[in-house]
Amino acid sequence: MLKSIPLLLLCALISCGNREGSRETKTDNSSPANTSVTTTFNADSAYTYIEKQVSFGPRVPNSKAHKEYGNYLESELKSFGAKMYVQEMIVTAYNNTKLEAKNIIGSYNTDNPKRILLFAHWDSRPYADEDMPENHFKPIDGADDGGSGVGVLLELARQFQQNPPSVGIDIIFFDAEDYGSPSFNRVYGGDYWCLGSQFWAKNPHISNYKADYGILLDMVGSKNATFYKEGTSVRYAAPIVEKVWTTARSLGYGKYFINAPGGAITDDHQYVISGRNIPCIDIINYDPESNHGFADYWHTHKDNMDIIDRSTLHAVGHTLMEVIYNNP
Ligand code: AHN
Ligand code: ZN
Repeated sequence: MLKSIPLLLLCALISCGNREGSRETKTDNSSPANTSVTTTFNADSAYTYIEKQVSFGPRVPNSKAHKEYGNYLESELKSFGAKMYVQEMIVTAYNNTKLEAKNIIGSYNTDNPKRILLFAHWDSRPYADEDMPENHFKPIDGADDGGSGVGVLLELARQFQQNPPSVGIDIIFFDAEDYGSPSFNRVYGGDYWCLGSQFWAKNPHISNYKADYGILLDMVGSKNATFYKEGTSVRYAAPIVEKVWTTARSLGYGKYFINAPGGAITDDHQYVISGRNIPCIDIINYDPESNHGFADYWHTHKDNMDIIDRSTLHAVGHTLMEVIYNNP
């Protein structure tokens, strides 16, 4: 305790002149409950988890890389001390293909009724439908779209094992999020995205599962990402949006967390909100200038490790740790 005061003061002083990247400080377990816990998010670690995913190849349902990475991801989360639930299912894609899919779930502090749900998708897209035509049928790395959310959440899981937060946490890696009908052959009229979260919303891993709120991470790792206040998040979870964006700004990450509304996006949070009645937000890289709403690498072969930036991962991970440990 005595040791922690000078450390906190020192860090407060350092932070004045150094807004980004190194503001984080060591977590101190000995802090009393009414003192804020200072937090360290390791962006190198998150980056390495993304690299590892990409090294398996595109994680497209029914592929070998998908099966192998799914098993690996399960063992990773388990190694960080989570209580595991694995949900295997067959879901039907827009073109009637049956997909072997698996939601991978890990829980911390299972007895605590106050819970935060953190989620991302772990599959990657079978098409590069926003790329040039000759690339359309080559599945993408999905370093950002799929990879980044998982990378950040694995690093958080590692942290939860080292420094258990007071609140209960559930991490869900949803599968088959990104198998929606391609833009070159658009099929309308069905819910073809987010098949894993749709399944889970109807069949939660624990009957009557409830969390106070949820946070979805989708495309949270690219250089100069911009996270606007996504429409469905604002509609159903405005106080959580405000808490997260205010926290980010206070840590110096206002260049990523833009204080302005963005469009509403069909994404996993939508099904967790409607199916389980849990207010959720989506932190997603959004570009209001683009005609599809996303960055230029979206659903192209540019979505590879070259666009992943540790500073962005750090902004997201540090913000989440601050919320989870100090203002849940
Ligand atoms: C649609 O394109 C309808 N939703 C985007 C959800 C998504 C795809 N997130 C990542 N990839
Ligand atoms: Zn996608």
